[in-house]
Amino acid sequence: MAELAARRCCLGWDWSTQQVKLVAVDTEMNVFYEDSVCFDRDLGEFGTQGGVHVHKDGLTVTSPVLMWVQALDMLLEKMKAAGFDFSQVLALSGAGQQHGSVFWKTGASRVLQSLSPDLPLHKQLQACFSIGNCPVWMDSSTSAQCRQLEAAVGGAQALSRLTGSRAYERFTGNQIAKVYQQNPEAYSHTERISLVSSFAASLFLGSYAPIDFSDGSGMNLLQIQGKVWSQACLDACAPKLEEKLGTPVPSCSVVGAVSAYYVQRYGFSPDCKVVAFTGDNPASLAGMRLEEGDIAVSLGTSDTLFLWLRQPTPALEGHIFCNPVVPEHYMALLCFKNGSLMREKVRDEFATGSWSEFSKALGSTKMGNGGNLGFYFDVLEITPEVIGRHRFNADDQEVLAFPREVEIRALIEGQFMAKRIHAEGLGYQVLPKTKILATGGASHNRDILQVLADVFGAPVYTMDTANSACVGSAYQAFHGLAVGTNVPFSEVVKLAPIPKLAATPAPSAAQVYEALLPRYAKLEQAIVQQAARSPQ
Ligand code: 5FX
Repeated sequence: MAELAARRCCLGWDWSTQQVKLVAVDTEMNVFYEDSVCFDRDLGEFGTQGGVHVHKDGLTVTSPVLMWVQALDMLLEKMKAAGFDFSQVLALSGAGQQHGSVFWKTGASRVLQSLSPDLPLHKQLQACFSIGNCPVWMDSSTSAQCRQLEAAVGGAQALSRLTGSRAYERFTGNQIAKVYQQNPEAYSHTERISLVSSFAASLFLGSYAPIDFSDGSGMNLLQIQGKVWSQACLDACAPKLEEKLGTPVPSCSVVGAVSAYYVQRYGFSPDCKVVAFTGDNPASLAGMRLEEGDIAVSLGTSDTLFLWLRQPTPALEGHIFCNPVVPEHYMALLCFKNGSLMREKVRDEFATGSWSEFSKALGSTKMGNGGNLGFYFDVLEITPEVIGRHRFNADDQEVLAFPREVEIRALIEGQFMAKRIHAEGLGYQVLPKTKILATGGASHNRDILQVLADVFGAPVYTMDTANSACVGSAYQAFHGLAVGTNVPFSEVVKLAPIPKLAATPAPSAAQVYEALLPRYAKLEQAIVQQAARSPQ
């Protein structure tokens, strides 16, 4: 492990749903060490499945907080055994699954500040939590609290304008409201409420770490413009909430140095800085090194879009978060459920289950598909909330079927037009410098990426993003060290691997899709209105 010993580095952590992961990134931006602890496999005594417990009601989903603590002990011991030289760590930062919350019991801060280096953390923090099983992002048990919050601030749209999202069950304000309503005693014995991200940062700091603006935007509590808690939202959720949350900070703030515990037990330098931890999605945006106007499109079972934007227009769909890299900017998140699920179905039905036939069909049809447009939502879509398949000819007349090649192009063009339309609905604009980063299964198909480039009128790149939240956290640690030096994030990470160009838009693409996009938007609206009139 002599090689490990020589490298000055930053650490990036990720408390995700199923595991805690870590990467070490050296000053040349090389990842030279990775490790992880998987909750189900390595901490089986907690009895989680996929890192969580789904309760009997099927709606409540929690994870044991001590499992998260013990995972850190385990990972640090693994690194020590591997000969990792902690003294070379300049700074660390991290990510956490978004929205999850940790309730620290009165007196816990004293315990955090006086940790003995002779014992693992989980032995010392056992009595530090007023709620042992933390609500996580998969929880959907707070519909009543969501309605109360929206009513308190003047409706869903008003809440979205204020906090970047309408009320969502998994968002932390609603989770806190539920704890207060159903377990007032535990709430009153809580001195601090952390997100998973700021909880993990607190473990390293040995004191309560502030919530960062980006992850704080996933709570339905933070005013995303002013970057302060909304008094109306706090009051609607629970009493004395502001003092339990602390003051939020920009995501690249240095929040302190590692506590003496890590210096004495593992040999960290006392100068090793802790940079605010953030949510896994904001950390991924940093890990993919998106810039203003860029988009990341994850083409998985469902499709997810990350957008970098300057002036958001929060809506009833999607989420606007404060940007983790440039605090005055924003990022948006949009999820489309009918992603690869639908692409695979259409491949099976119209291309004999073969991707190469599917690609051939895309190649043999023209951009714009002769004016034919299709909507394919076999499962209830999130964006927009409709189900079913609909096909329209060039005269906007609904038809029952398309020839097979037309069907395949209609699916792919439709999926990407929907993404552009809904992104623009949140204030996103394609800029001349826009790059699209495609990830996930379908990003291996060049013909699909060509349609993506054509519809957005922007080049499409690919890169390995498997560890983007971890790597992004390590980048943010370097970024935190550079804050105040006027060196921008892009400069800090300039040595990081460069994405590969996969497709550039055809010269006539802009003309074709400028005509088609408004038609697609109008037809989609008609479908949504029709569904509202006759719910299935
Ligand atoms: C985002 O809003 C989510 O709920 C998820 O992506 C979690 O962050 C997963 F950890």
